[in-house]
Amino acid sequence: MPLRAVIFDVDGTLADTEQTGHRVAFNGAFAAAGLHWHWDEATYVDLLKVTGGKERIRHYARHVDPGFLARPDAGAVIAAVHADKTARYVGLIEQGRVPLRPGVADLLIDLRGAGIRLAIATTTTPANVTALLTTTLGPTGERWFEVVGAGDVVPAKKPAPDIYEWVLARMQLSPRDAMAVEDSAVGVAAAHTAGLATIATPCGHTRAEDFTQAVATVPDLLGIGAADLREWYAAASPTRQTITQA
Ligand code: XBP
Ligand code: MG
Repeated sequence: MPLRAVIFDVDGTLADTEQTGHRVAFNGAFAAAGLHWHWDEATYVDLLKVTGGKERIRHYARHVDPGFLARPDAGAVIAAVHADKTARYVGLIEQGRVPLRPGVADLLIDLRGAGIRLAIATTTTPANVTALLTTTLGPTGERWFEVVGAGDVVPAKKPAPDIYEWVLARMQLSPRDAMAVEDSAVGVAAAHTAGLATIATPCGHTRAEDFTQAVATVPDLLGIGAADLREWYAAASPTRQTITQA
């Protein structure tokens, strides 16, 4: 069966966005809202286990500032702070502060040339994806991807498989037709549970994670092309058939 599509995660996979993009934007929004919260790099690595910005803020408040969550307006404040965080993040990305990771642009170009369909499956907010793709790939960058599954389109975020299932349904593909590319164990778990063979390309803060569910793990995507993905896909086929039949 030929490889028909590749579904990419965004944060950590296409670009190392978390520490210099998302974290900076969260801290800026906290300060602007008069919240005395500040996420340093180590704290933020720990918080990344909670996917989704609003969910991450709520988790943090529950542990360090439970009184905040008792406020009747806590939900509204989290929504407003997160909207401000998104605006700040988009601004940082549009300034070109976060480049694509090595090899990403060439791999996307090679896959397009090989007629392999592209999609996105991410936890992050859709505006963040648009900003990253148009800033790094050019004004048509987002259109390289046939389907962009992002943010709250599914209620259960990674490691739940829902965002991958949502994307596959829109592409009218079975998981056996496609592969995923992810940077974190949480992301690999989401794709694997959806039945996808997954390539792991760990980023700065995920290098020590367990990637045994991935069919291949590479330090970055430099020099990786459609031929490599087809090879890994072919090698993974029997495994995936076992998974989907189980
Ligand atoms: C990355 C995330 C996101 C971002 C924040 O997910 O966990 O939550 O850190 O994004 P992925 P929002 O690797 O799947 O892209 O603040 O927009 O939720
Ligand atoms: Mg990621």
